[in-house]
Amino acid sequence: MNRYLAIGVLFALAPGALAGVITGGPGAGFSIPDSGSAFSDITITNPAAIAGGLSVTILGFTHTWIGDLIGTLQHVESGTAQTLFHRVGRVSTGFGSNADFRGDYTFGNGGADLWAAAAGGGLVPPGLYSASGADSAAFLDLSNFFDGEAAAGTWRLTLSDNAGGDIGAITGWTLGMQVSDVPEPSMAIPLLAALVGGFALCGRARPNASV
Ligand SMILES: [Ca+2]
Ligand SMILES: [Ca+2]
Repeated sequence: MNRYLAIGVLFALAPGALAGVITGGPGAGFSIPDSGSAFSDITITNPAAIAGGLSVTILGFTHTWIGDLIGTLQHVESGTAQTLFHRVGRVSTGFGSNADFRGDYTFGNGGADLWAAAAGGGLVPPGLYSASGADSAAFLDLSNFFDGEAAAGTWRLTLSDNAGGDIGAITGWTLGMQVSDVPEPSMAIPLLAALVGGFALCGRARPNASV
């Protein structure tokens, strides 16, 4: 294998080796005002496209009446938005579930049914939940959430409170994304240097070979 062929093989292999999950954040925490809303942003610079979905983890999430809340993730530049949860337990009218958030909650692929977890009131156990929409206990599948869209840009988590009497807060939030195969120059260059250096060593060793 000559050096140019080796370089070609490197770039053929590098994308697969660099595929996987990228993470962003933590975004800033904030208080959720009674009958108001608040948001914070995470900026992603990785040029990959989302392929396989994403997840949102809300850290230190507290609220004493989750039926008040609507959570939304938006890619600001494209305007694409996805509901994470929408007034759990409320169908058309009413105040929804009086259950509480207290801990870290992730919304993403393969999560549990948040509506079922909140049905009995009390604490919703921290953990992984699927996204859910308005007026329905049928939870949404996030497995293709934002697929094909650019990971790069401004990602905004908005939490709105839609009834008086209970408030909450978050201490921060993070994003996890499954992305397509895109080599990053910062990793490809050291790999290239190591490979070229290895061939240079092989070239020096050849005169001493026994064949
Ligand atoms: Ca409560
Ligand atoms: Ca409230």
